[in-house]
Amino acid sequence: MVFLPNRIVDVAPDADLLYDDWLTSIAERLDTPDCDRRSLCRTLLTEIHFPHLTGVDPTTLPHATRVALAHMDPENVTLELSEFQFEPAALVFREGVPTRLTLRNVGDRTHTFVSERFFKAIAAQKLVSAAGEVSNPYVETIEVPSVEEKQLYFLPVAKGTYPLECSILLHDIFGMEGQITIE
Ligand SMILES: [Cu+2]
Repeated sequence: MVFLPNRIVDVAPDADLLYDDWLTSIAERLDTPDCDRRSLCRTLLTEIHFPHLTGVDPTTLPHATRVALAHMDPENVTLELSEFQFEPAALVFREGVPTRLTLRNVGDRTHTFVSERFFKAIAAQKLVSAAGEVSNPYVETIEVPSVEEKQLYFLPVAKGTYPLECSILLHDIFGMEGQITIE
């Protein structure tokens, strides 16, 4: 079979101008002091994937459509662990919004992410680490070695406020405590 490489096609001039206008408008919105980046991102993704639903109140839509729109809501949170703190120490997630939480250990020692009540309040979908991926994990303690990173994909299910700690001896007393809220 003859190999035919893809030809590179230039962006049409009209499209090029539209891209510029679009990116400029996004930059302007990001620059406004009270910009809610989460909301802006949701709006932009909705405009791309469901333009006819932009600005529509989701509660007026069928359930299945609301689920599709919920996927436009990015929840992508990074928590850094180090000696001896969680940064940020207070996390807020939203019930029913699929979330990816990255746990990044920027310290010199192993740390853990432990919140028994939070783990009961979520549906854990997968836990990803350098070693691989575990689906539907039973999560009790997430241990993150120095300079490593793990990602927990989950669905927040039960609203509430839950204490967070590093369970390694004395680390909580030294400051590795936090709080997780599902609202
Ligand atoms: Cu620790």
